Amino acid sequence: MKILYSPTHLSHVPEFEIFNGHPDAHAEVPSRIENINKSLIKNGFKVNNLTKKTPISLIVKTHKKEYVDFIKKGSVFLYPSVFPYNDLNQGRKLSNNLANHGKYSFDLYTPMLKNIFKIAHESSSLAYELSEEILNKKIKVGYSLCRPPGHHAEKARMGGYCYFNNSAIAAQNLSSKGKVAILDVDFHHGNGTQNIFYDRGDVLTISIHADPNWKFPFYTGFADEIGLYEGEGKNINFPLPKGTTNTQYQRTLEKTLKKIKDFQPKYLVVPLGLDTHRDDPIGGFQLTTDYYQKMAKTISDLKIPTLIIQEGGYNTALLGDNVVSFLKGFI
Ligand code: OKP
Ligand code: ZN
Repeated sequence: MKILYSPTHLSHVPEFEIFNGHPDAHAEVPSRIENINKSLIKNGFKVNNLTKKTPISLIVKTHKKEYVDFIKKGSVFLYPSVFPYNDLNQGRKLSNNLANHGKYSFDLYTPMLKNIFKIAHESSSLAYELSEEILNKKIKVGYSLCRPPGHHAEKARMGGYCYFNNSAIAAQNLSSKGKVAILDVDFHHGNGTQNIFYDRGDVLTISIHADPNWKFPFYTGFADEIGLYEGEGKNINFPLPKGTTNTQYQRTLEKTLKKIKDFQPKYLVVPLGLDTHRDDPIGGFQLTTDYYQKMAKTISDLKIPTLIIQEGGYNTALLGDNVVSFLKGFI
């Protein structure tokens, strides 16, 4: 297994998120990745530094060019104040950056920052480099310590702490050489990944997550979102209720494995969130640290070259143990 880290994320310090109109402490903090990194080293895993950058051509294959340009430009405004309010101007190129800000974001949890392109680009590069190693058959399993996370970022919208969709960028790259399955085990629905591959028949997107009637991102993640055109039947959502236990989760996981086997992918991407843990401050499932090892063992039994991408998980003190438990299941 090859693990990749970059210190660039340390300069990404979102000041606050807005809930109910008020600023709250931001949950997506640098210590998340730092604690995971420390635990990995303490447990004898080798952590490598990043050496490659995601080609812009690959980013614009995954995201809409205008959106990438908006991220590149950055903004002096932290959050948008106005959102698109009718269909009249949807196709118009807007010159006011504040108009674009509303157009290219979907929540008030994801601040725009001056250097956000550099930060988001670097995070995606961790996933990209390992996807290249998998394509070149140098490795069978990789784990990218991505931060900021990516699975909420749509083709043309940031949100849910995400700017570029690291998992989708890696999957897009892998899909040049064969079918890809994405199994998203973060607590939240991977709406961005679903959005990006919704009409693709060669990329299977599966997400196990909190019922959107209960938790973020609220609008998507329902079981009847099955994909479109070529992609019909190639998007599968498994919404689960509050309090979901190890046993209940395992039962759902086994269903997803059957779907993946039927699809016969050449590669597997696993957006990994540890916010499914019973002590996560923003989750609500009951999974335990030990269970992550069993979860990983179940997935690794597929014996498909696999790229594990760090997504959420907000109990910073437990993140290291939880990731170590998961990765031990993959060895
Ligand atoms: C990103 B990832 C808590 C509100 C949380 C946003 C959740 C974003 C999760 N103050 N809402 O999927 O872990
Ligand atoms: Zn999450």
